[in-house]
Amino acid sequence: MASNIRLALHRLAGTARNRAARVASPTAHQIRLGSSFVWRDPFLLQSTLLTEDEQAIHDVARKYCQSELAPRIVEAYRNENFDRNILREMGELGLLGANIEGYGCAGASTVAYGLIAREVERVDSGYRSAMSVQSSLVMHPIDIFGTQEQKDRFLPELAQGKIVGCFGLTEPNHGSDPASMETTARPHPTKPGVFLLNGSKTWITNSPIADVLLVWAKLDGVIRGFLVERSRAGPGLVTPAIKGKTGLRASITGMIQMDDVEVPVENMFPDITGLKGPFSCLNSARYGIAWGTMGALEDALERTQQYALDRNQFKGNPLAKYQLIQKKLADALTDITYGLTACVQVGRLKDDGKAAPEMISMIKRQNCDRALYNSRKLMEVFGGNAASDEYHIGRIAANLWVVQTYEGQSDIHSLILGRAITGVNAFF
Ligand code: TGC
Ligand code: FAD
Repeated sequence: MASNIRLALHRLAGTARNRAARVASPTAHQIRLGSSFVWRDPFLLQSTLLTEDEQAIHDVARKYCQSELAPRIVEAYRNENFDRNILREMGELGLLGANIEGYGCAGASTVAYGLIAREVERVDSGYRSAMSVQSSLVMHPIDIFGTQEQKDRFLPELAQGKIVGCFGLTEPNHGSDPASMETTARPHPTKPGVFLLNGSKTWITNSPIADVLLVWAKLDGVIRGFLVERSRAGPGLVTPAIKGKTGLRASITGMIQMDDVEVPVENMFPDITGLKGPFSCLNSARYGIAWGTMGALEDALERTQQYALDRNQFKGNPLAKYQLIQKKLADALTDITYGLTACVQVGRLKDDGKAAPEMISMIKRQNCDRALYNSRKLMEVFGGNAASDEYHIGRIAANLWVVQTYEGQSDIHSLILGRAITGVNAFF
């Protein structure tokens, strides 16, 4: 297995090589027009926009994903089976909560977190889903909203993948509109310091295997976050899996059904109230999706390029010779390159405290839409073989449809951007 990212960072620390590559001046060779075009990295993002720390983390993530995750994916997707050990393996490498400081986390940059998402989703969107829920939607909120006791209790084990988390916002009747959620919390009538949770969440990644469930519920009409521990919740907590999914089959998804589930007051986030609680977590997760979708599309492009070179039609010509095929490849590569460059820029702004949620809506929407569009066009290059899971392309496109839907369906992000442009709220 690839080496740990904490070790990789340690090796680089203190060496002259550990300077940000982006602050180094580009060489004349790099900026001279006419220098050779590297189609797998057209804007030389790897060598000119990433720091050496980020390159090292990227390398660890890529090696692990290609050597350990890629060989599992066809069977996992076919059988709708998520191997829970994957989170332990990611934990061992420091890939979980990688941009959190302390608690055994790597304290890496936002861009490094994105690079991990890109490499995981290069193998499968469902694996990235499991990773980003744990990192962005459970560890991140505990880190920014939790009490010191909650951080000490949950973060180290979540970072190691010893326990699994999930994020319960969506309900059967309220998806795009979580403000209308019906799940409630109320004080226990006889046990002081205990709340009772009632309601139902659906389409929740990791819920059937989660040890700690971050549930958003209304207490006296105000949205609050509760860390529900399965081991202490009692029989009122049920988390059935949703089977027969048409995409994201390698991740596990389920419901959270709560009937007087007991949660002690020390498991409630103390200060954060209202929708900005869950939405702050979504900023981080949506950012990771913007990177991840580009990883998925990169994999689709690699496979299509190879297929187009190998497959001959009409007088023994490879498909790659035909202009319509080449256009599909060029469109995908252009969208990948623009998408990744935007991700780096928004990540840098995020670390500088200058990112606005609308920036993240923009890259989530654009990268999801372009990844979905291009993967469907690339699918055409495979002809009938696209219908076989051995060629992967059908799985990639089916996954990307789901990714375009969750964490704010693309049209919802259009309306967030439209609101920013016009000042007029389309929702209410
Ligand atoms: P709105 O009035 O816009 O906002 C209410 C309050 O929230 C604040 N806020 C944000 N804060 C931080 N970051 C953001 N991105 C924020 N967006 C809004 C806002 O400032 C306000 O604060 P305050 O203090 O004034 O109260 O609320 P709205 O009800 O009008 O929102 C409308 C809309 C459509 C934008 C919102 O509901 C929305 O984004 N809907 C999409 C729902 C969604 O994304 N669900 C995701 C569920 S989790 C998931 O899918 C995980 S999949 C994981 C995986 O497997 O990878
Ligand atoms: P709806 O809100 O019913 O929307 C249906 C359609 O109507 C969409 O196209 C939408 O864009 C459109 N629409 C809605 N309102 C408007 C409007 N005002 N104007 C224009 N168009 C509109 N949720 C979690 O909380 N945690 C998770 O871990 C999680 N994981 C998921 C995993 C999977 C595999 C899936 C499929 C979903 C997951 N979700 C999760 C839920 C996901 O976030 C929701 O499905 C998503 O937010 C959309 O909500 P909905 O399905 O209720 O669609």
